Amino acid sequence: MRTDWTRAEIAALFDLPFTELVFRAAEVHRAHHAPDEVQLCTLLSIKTGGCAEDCGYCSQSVHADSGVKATKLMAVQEVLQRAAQAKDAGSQRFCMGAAWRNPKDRDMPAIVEIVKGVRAMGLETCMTLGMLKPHQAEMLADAGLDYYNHNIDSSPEYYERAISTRTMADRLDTLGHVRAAGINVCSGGIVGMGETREDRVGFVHTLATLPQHPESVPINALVPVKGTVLGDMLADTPLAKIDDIEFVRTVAVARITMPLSMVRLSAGRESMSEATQALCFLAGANSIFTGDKLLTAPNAGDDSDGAMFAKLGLKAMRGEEPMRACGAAEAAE
Ligand code: SAM
Ligand code: DTB
Ligand code: SF4
Repeated sequence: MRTDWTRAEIAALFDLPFTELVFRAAEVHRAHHAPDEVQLCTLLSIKTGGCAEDCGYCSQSVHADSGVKATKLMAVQEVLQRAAQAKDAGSQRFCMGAAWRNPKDRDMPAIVEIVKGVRAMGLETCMTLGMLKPHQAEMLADAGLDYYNHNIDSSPEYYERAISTRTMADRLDTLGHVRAAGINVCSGGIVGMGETREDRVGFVHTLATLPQHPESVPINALVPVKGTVLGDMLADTPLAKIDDIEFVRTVAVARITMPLSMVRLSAGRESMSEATQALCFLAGANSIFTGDKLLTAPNAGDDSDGAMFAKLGLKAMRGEEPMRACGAAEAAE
Protein backbone atom coordinates (compact mmCIF):
# COMPACT_ATOMS: atom_id res chain seq x y z
CA MET A 1 0.00 0.00 0.00
CA ARG A 2 1.23 3.47 -0.87
CA THR A 3 2.77 5.44 2.01
CA ASP A 4 4.33 8.14 -0.20
CA TRP A 5 1.27 10.35 -0.67
CA THR A 6 2.09 14.03 -1.12
CA ARG A 7 0.09 16.82 0.46
CA ALA A 8 -0.72 18.08 -3.06
CA GLU A 9 -2.21 14.70 -4.02
CA ILE A 10 -4.32 14.59 -0.87
CA ALA A 11 -5.44 18.21 -1.37
CA ALA A 12 -6.43 17.31 -4.95
CA LEU A 13 -8.59 14.44 -3.65
CA PHE A 14 -10.35 16.79 -1.21
CA ASP A 15 -10.93 19.21 -4.13
CA LEU A 16 -12.68 16.64 -6.36
CA PRO A 17 -16.36 17.16 -7.12
CA PHE A 18 -18.17 15.53 -4.18
CA THR A 19 -19.89 12.75 -6.12
CA GLU A 20 -16.66 11.87 -7.95
CA LEU A 21 -14.76 11.68 -4.63
CA VAL A 22 -17.40 9.48 -3.00
CA PHE A 23 -17.56 7.26 -6.10
CA ARG A 24 -13.80 6.72 -6.08
CA ALA A 25 -13.79 6.04 -2.32
CA ALA A 26 -16.63 3.53 -2.73
CA GLU A 27 -14.64 1.75 -5.46
CA VAL A 28 -11.59 1.45 -3.18
CA HIS A 29 -13.81 0.32 -0.33
CA ARG A 30 -15.43 -2.47 -2.40
CA ALA A 31 -12.05 -3.69 -3.63
CA HIS A 32 -10.93 -4.47 -0.08
CA HIS A 33 -13.96 -4.74 2.21
CA ALA A 34 -17.50 -6.12 2.23
CA PRO A 35 -19.54 -2.92 1.67
CA ASP A 36 -22.52 -4.08 3.75
CA GLU A 37 -20.49 -4.98 6.85
CA VAL A 38 -19.74 -2.59 9.67
CA GLN A 39 -17.51 -3.42 12.62
CA LEU A 40 -19.09 -2.81 16.03
CA CYS A 41 -16.81 -1.57 18.81
CA THR A 42 -17.78 -0.74 22.37
CA LEU A 43 -16.03 1.89 24.46
CA LEU A 44 -15.57 1.92 28.21
CA SER A 45 -13.86 4.59 30.26
CA ILE A 46 -11.86 2.57 32.79
CA LYS A 47 -10.38 5.68 34.40
CA THR A 48 -12.22 8.95 33.95
CA GLY A 49 -11.16 12.60 34.33
CA GLY A 50 -8.38 14.36 36.18
CA CYS A 51 -5.99 14.17 33.23
CA ALA A 52 -2.92 16.43 33.37
CA GLU A 53 -2.90 17.14 29.62
CA ASP A 54 -4.57 20.26 28.25
CA CYS A 55 -6.20 18.94 25.05
CA GLY A 56 -8.59 21.77 24.17
CA TYR A 57 -11.40 19.41 23.12
CA CYS A 58 -11.44 17.09 26.12
CA SER A 59 -13.87 17.04 29.04
CA GLN A 60 -11.43 14.93 31.05
CA SER A 61 -8.59 17.44 31.29
CA VAL A 62 -7.97 19.09 34.67
CA HIS A 63 -7.66 22.32 32.66
CA ALA A 64 -11.32 22.06 31.58
CA ASP A 65 -14.30 23.12 33.65
CA SER A 66 -16.64 20.45 32.33
CA GLY A 67 -17.96 19.02 35.58
CA VAL A 68 -16.61 15.51 34.81
CA LYS A 69 -15.73 13.81 38.10
CA ALA A 70 -12.33 12.11 38.32
CA THR A 71 -12.39 8.41 39.19
CA LYS A 72 -9.81 5.77 40.06
CA LEU A 73 -9.01 2.88 37.74
CA MET A 74 -12.08 0.62 37.57
CA ALA A 75 -11.86 -2.76 39.30
CA VAL A 76 -10.90 -5.63 37.00
CA GLN A 77 -14.14 -7.57 37.69
CA GLU A 78 -16.29 -4.55 36.81
CA VAL A 79 -14.46 -4.10 33.49
CA LEU A 80 -14.96 -7.80 32.69
CA GLN A 81 -18.67 -7.52 33.49
CA ARG A 82 -19.02 -4.59 31.07
CA ALA A 83 -17.07 -6.49 28.42
CA ALA A 84 -19.45 -9.45 28.77
CA GLN A 85 -22.42 -7.10 28.22
CA ALA A 86 -20.74 -5.67 25.11
CA LYS A 87 -20.17 -9.15 23.73
CA ASP A 88 -23.80 -10.08 24.35
CA ALA A 89 -24.84 -6.93 22.47
CA GLY A 90 -22.87 -8.18 19.42
CA SER A 91 -19.71 -6.12 19.75
CA GLN A 92 -16.52 -7.36 18.09
CA ARG A 93 -14.02 -5.11 19.83
CA PHE A 94 -13.86 -3.76 23.37
CA CYS A 95 -12.00 -0.42 23.58
CA MET A 96 -10.92 0.77 26.99
CA GLY A 97 -9.81 4.34 27.66
CA ALA A 98 -7.98 5.91 30.59
CA ALA A 99 -7.61 9.65 31.09
CA TRP A 100 -3.88 9.53 31.69
CA ARG A 101 -0.98 11.47 30.25
CA ASN A 102 0.77 8.10 30.52
CA PRO A 103 0.25 4.97 32.62
CA LYS A 104 2.46 4.55 35.67
CA ASP A 105 4.33 1.27 36.01
CA ARG A 106 2.31 0.48 39.13
CA ASP A 107 -0.89 0.58 37.01
CA MET A 108 0.38 -2.00 34.55
CA PRO A 109 -0.40 -5.26 36.44
CA ALA A 110 -4.13 -4.38 36.61
CA ILE A 111 -4.14 -3.31 32.95
CA VAL A 112 -2.48 -6.59 31.96
CA GLU A 113 -5.08 -8.56 33.94
CA ILE A 114 -7.88 -6.65 32.20
CA VAL A 115 -6.44 -7.31 28.72
CA LYS A 116 -6.08 -11.03 29.45
CA GLY A 117 -9.60 -11.28 30.90
CA VAL A 118 -11.33 -9.45 28.04
CA ARG A 119 -9.41 -11.44 25.44
CA ALA A 120 -10.38 -14.69 27.10
CA MET A 121 -14.03 -13.77 26.38
CA GLY A 122 -13.30 -13.84 22.65
CA LEU A 123 -13.41 -10.07 22.18
CA GLU A 124 -10.72 -8.07 20.42
CA THR A 125 -9.04 -5.75 22.88
CA CYS A 126 -8.05 -2.11 22.43
CA MET A 127 -6.56 0.21 25.04
CA THR A 128 -5.91 3.93 25.00
CA LEU A 129 -3.85 4.97 28.00
CA GLY A 130 -1.81 7.96 26.76
CA MET A 131 1.91 7.94 26.03
CA LEU A 132 3.75 4.64 26.42
CA LYS A 133 7.37 3.76 27.15
CA PRO A 134 8.79 0.92 25.05
CA HIS A 135 8.71 -1.53 27.98
CA GLN A 136 5.04 -0.74 28.65
CA ALA A 137 4.18 -1.44 25.01
CA GLU A 138 6.02 -4.77 25.37
CA MET A 139 4.01 -5.61 28.50
CA LEU A 140 0.75 -4.92 26.66
CA ALA A 141 1.89 -7.02 23.70
CA ASP A 142 2.81 -9.89 26.02
CA ALA A 143 -0.65 -9.66 27.61
CA GLY A 144 -2.10 -10.15 24.12
CA LEU A 145 -3.44 -6.62 23.50
CA ASP A 146 -4.76 -6.51 19.91
CA TYR A 147 -4.89 -2.72 19.31
CA TYR A 148 -3.56 0.45 20.89
CA ASN A 149 -5.41 3.72 20.20
CA HIS A 150 -3.34 6.88 20.14
CA ASN A 151 -4.66 9.62 17.87
CA ILE A 152 -2.55 12.19 16.04
CA ASP A 153 -5.76 14.23 16.18
CA SER A 154 -4.98 16.93 13.59
CA SER A 155 -2.34 18.35 11.27
CA PRO A 156 1.09 18.94 12.83
CA GLU A 157 0.38 22.71 12.55
CA TYR A 158 -3.05 22.67 14.22
CA TYR A 159 -1.94 20.17 16.88
CA GLU A 160 0.08 22.84 18.70
CA ARG A 161 -2.98 25.10 18.85
CA ALA A 162 -5.17 22.41 20.43
CA ILE A 163 -2.65 20.96 22.92
CA SER A 164 0.37 22.51 24.63
CA THR A 165 1.42 19.85 27.14
CA ARG A 166 2.85 17.41 24.57
CA THR A 167 3.96 17.48 20.94
CA MET A 168 3.01 15.62 17.78
CA ALA A 169 6.53 14.10 17.95
CA ASP A 170 5.66 12.60 21.39
CA ARG A 171 2.55 11.12 19.82
CA LEU A 172 4.48 9.62 16.91
CA ASP A 173 7.08 8.17 19.34
CA THR A 174 4.37 6.23 21.16
CA LEU A 175 2.94 4.97 17.86
CA GLY A 176 6.47 3.76 17.02
CA HIS A 177 6.74 1.86 20.33
CA VAL A 178 3.33 0.27 19.73
CA ARG A 179 4.36 -0.88 16.22
CA ALA A 180 7.74 -2.12 17.44
CA ALA A 181 5.98 -4.25 20.08
CA GLY A 182 3.83 -5.83 17.35
CA ILE A 183 0.49 -4.37 18.51
CA ASN A 184 -1.97 -3.21 15.82
CA VAL A 185 -2.22 0.57 15.60
CA CYS A 186 -5.47 2.54 15.93
CA SER A 187 -4.84 6.20 15.15
CA GLY A 188 -7.02 8.96 13.78
CA GLY A 189 -8.24 12.31 14.96
CA ILE A 190 -10.90 14.97 15.26
CA VAL A 191 -12.37 17.27 12.68
CA GLY A 192 -14.53 20.28 13.41
CA MET A 193 -12.15 21.88 15.91
CA GLY A 194 -12.03 25.10 13.88
CA GLU A 195 -9.20 23.77 11.71
CA THR A 196 -8.93 24.58 8.00
CA ARG A 197 -9.23 22.28 4.97
CA GLU A 198 -5.41 22.49 4.75
CA ASP A 199 -5.23 21.10 8.31
CA ARG A 200 -7.50 18.22 7.34
CA VAL A 201 -5.18 17.56 4.38
CA GLY A 202 -2.20 17.58 6.78
CA PHE A 203 -4.04 15.28 9.19
CA VAL A 204 -4.78 12.59 6.58
CA HIS A 205 -1.30 13.08 5.07
CA THR A 206 0.38 12.37 8.44
CA LEU A 207 -1.55 9.11 8.85
CA ALA A 208 -1.24 7.97 5.23
CA THR A 209 2.55 8.50 5.21
CA LEU A 210 3.31 6.60 8.42
CA PRO A 211 5.72 3.73 7.66
CA GLN A 212 2.67 1.44 7.87
CA HIS A 213 -0.94 2.63 7.81
CA PRO A 214 -2.82 2.30 11.10
CA GLU A 215 -5.06 -0.79 10.99
CA SER A 216 -7.86 1.36 12.45
CA VAL A 217 -8.49 5.03 11.72
CA PRO A 218 -11.11 6.65 13.97
CA ILE A 219 -12.50 9.91 12.59
CA ASN A 220 -14.21 11.90 15.32
CA ALA A 221 -16.35 15.00 14.80
CA LEU A 222 -15.76 17.33 17.73
CA VAL A 223 -18.36 16.86 20.45
CA PRO A 224 -18.46 20.40 21.82
CA VAL A 225 -18.32 20.15 25.61
CA LYS A 226 -19.08 23.23 27.71
CA GLY A 227 -16.10 24.24 29.82
CA THR A 228 -13.50 23.04 27.29
CA VAL A 229 -11.56 25.58 25.22
CA LEU A 230 -12.82 24.25 21.89
CA GLY A 231 -16.35 23.48 23.06
CA ASP A 232 -16.76 27.05 24.29
CA MET A 233 -15.18 28.49 21.17
CA LEU A 234 -17.60 26.57 18.99
CA ALA A 235 -20.55 27.73 21.09
CA ASP A 236 -19.49 31.33 20.34
CA THR A 237 -18.91 30.70 16.63
CA PRO A 238 -21.52 28.15 15.54
CA LEU A 239 -20.42 28.45 11.91
CA ALA A 240 -17.14 26.73 12.87
CA LYS A 241 -19.05 23.42 13.20
CA ILE A 242 -17.86 20.95 10.60
CA ASP A 243 -20.04 20.86 7.53
CA ASP A 244 -21.52 17.40 6.92
CA ILE A 245 -20.25 17.26 3.35
CA GLU A 246 -16.73 18.22 4.46
CA PHE A 247 -16.87 15.47 7.10
CA VAL A 248 -17.83 12.90 4.43
CA ARG A 249 -15.00 14.21 2.23
CA THR A 250 -12.54 13.55 5.07
CA VAL A 251 -13.82 9.98 5.44
CA ALA A 252 -13.57 9.44 1.67
CA VAL A 253 -9.99 10.74 1.44
CA ALA A 254 -8.97 8.55 4.40
CA ARG A 255 -10.51 5.52 2.63
CA ILE A 256 -8.75 6.24 -0.68
CA THR A 257 -5.33 6.86 0.86
CA MET A 258 -5.48 3.99 3.40
CA PRO A 259 -7.41 1.29 1.50
CA LEU A 260 -6.96 -1.59 3.94
CA SER A 261 -7.62 0.29 7.19
CA MET A 262 -10.87 0.12 9.10
CA VAL A 263 -12.21 3.69 9.01
CA ARG A 264 -14.28 4.35 12.11
CA LEU A 265 -17.09 6.84 12.25
CA SER A 266 -16.42 7.76 15.89
CA ALA A 267 -17.45 10.59 18.23
CA GLY A 268 -20.07 13.03 17.00
CA ARG A 269 -22.31 10.43 15.35
CA GLU A 270 -25.06 11.19 17.84
CA SER A 271 -25.69 14.58 16.26
CA MET A 272 -25.29 13.33 12.66
CA SER A 273 -28.31 12.55 10.50
CA GLU A 274 -28.81 9.04 9.16
CA ALA A 275 -28.33 10.48 5.68
CA THR A 276 -24.88 11.83 6.57
CA GLN A 277 -23.92 8.54 8.21
CA ALA A 278 -25.15 6.67 5.12
CA LEU A 279 -22.89 8.85 2.96
CA CYS A 280 -19.98 8.04 5.30
CA PHE A 281 -20.65 4.29 4.88
CA LEU A 282 -20.80 4.77 1.11
CA ALA A 283 -17.52 6.71 1.25
CA GLY A 284 -15.76 3.87 3.06
CA ALA A 285 -16.46 4.12 6.78
CA ASN A 286 -16.86 0.56 8.06
CA SER A 287 -16.67 0.74 11.82
CA ILE A 288 -18.64 2.49 14.60
CA PHE A 289 -18.84 2.76 18.36
CA THR A 290 -22.03 1.20 19.68
CA GLY A 291 -23.91 1.86 22.91
CA ASP A 292 -25.32 5.06 24.36
CA LYS A 293 -22.06 6.43 25.78
CA LEU A 294 -18.57 7.09 24.44
CA LEU A 295 -16.10 7.87 27.26
CA THR A 296 -18.00 10.77 28.83
CA ALA A 297 -20.14 12.01 25.92
CA PRO A 298 -23.38 10.49 24.65
CA ASN A 299 -23.42 8.13 21.66
CA ALA A 300 -26.18 7.22 19.22
CA GLY A 301 -27.36 4.11 21.16
CA ASP A 302 -28.11 0.55 20.10
CA ASP A 303 -31.81 1.05 19.36
CA SER A 304 -31.32 3.88 16.90
CA ASP A 305 -28.30 2.12 15.36
CA GLY A 306 -30.29 -1.10 14.98
CA ALA A 307 -33.03 0.82 13.16
CA MET A 308 -30.48 2.59 10.96
CA PHE A 309 -28.72 -0.68 10.06
CA ALA A 310 -32.08 -2.24 9.13
CA LYS A 311 -32.99 0.78 6.99
CA LEU A 312 -29.61 0.79 5.22
CA GLY A 313 -29.28 -3.00 4.91
CA LEU A 314 -26.03 -3.03 6.87
CA LYS A 315 -24.92 -5.88 9.09
CA ALA A 316 -22.47 -6.32 11.93
CA MET A 317 -19.06 -7.65 10.97
CA ARG A 318 -18.25 -11.00 12.57
CA GLY A 319 -14.95 -12.75 13.14
CA GLU A 320 -11.79 -12.03 11.21
CA GLU A 321 -11.67 -8.59 9.61
CA PRO A 322 -11.29 -8.72 5.82
CA MET A 323 -8.49 -6.17 6.15
CA ARG A 324 -6.35 -8.69 7.98
CA ALA A 325 -6.94 -11.28 5.30
CA CYS A 326 -5.87 -8.69 2.69
CA GLY A 327 -2.80 -7.80 4.77
CA ALA A 328 -1.83 -11.46 4.96
CA ALA A 329 -2.23 -11.88 1.20
CA GLU A 330 -0.13 -8.81 0.58
CA ALA A 331 2.62 -9.99 2.92
CA ALA A 332 2.71 -13.33 1.09
CA GLU A 333 3.18 -11.73 -2.36
N1 SAM B 1 -5.77 9.96 27.20
C1 SAM B 1 -5.68 9.17 26.03
C2 SAM B 1 -5.26 9.93 24.83
O1 SAM B 1 -5.43 11.14 24.75
O2 SAM B 1 -4.72 9.29 23.93
C3 SAM B 1 -6.94 8.40 25.71
C4 SAM B 1 -8.30 8.99 25.80
S1 SAM B 1 -8.67 10.35 24.70
C5 SAM B 1 -10.23 10.84 25.31
C6 SAM B 1 -8.95 9.58 23.12
C7 SAM B 1 -9.38 10.44 21.96
O3 SAM B 1 -10.70 10.88 22.12
C8 SAM B 1 -8.63 11.73 21.69
O4 SAM B 1 -7.41 11.54 21.06
C9 SAM B 1 -9.60 12.46 20.80
O5 SAM B 1 -9.37 12.15 19.44
C10 SAM B 1 -10.96 11.92 21.22
N2 SAM B 1 -11.77 12.95 21.88
C11 SAM B 1 -11.64 13.41 23.13
N3 SAM B 1 -12.57 14.36 23.39
C12 SAM B 1 -13.31 14.51 22.27
C13 SAM B 1 -14.41 15.33 21.92
N4 SAM B 1 -14.93 16.22 22.76
N5 SAM B 1 -14.93 15.21 20.68
C14 SAM B 1 -14.41 14.31 19.81
N6 SAM B 1 -13.37 13.50 20.09
C15 SAM B 1 -12.82 13.60 21.31
C1 DTB C 1 -11.34 7.76 19.44
O1 DTB C 1 -10.76 8.18 18.44
N1 DTB C 1 -12.53 8.15 19.84
C2 DTB C 1 -12.88 7.52 21.09
C3 DTB C 1 -11.74 6.51 21.29
N2 DTB C 1 -10.84 6.85 20.25
C4 DTB C 1 -11.08 6.38 22.59
C5 DTB C 1 -13.11 8.48 22.17
C6 DTB C 1 -14.13 9.53 21.84
C7 DTB C 1 -14.31 10.39 23.01
C8 DTB C 1 -15.43 11.34 22.84
C9 DTB C 1 -15.57 12.28 23.95
C10 DTB C 1 -15.98 11.69 25.27
O2 DTB C 1 -16.68 10.70 25.36
O3 DTB C 1 -15.58 12.31 26.26
FE1 SF4 D 1 -6.11 13.51 28.71
FE2 SF4 D 1 -6.59 12.07 26.52
FE3 SF4 D 1 -8.34 13.95 27.35
FE4 SF4 D 1 -6.00 14.71 26.34
S1 SF4 D 1 -7.63 13.59 25.26
S2 SF4 D 1 -6.96 15.51 28.21
S3 SF4 D 1 -4.66 13.08 27.07
S4 SF4 D 1 -7.80 12.08 28.42
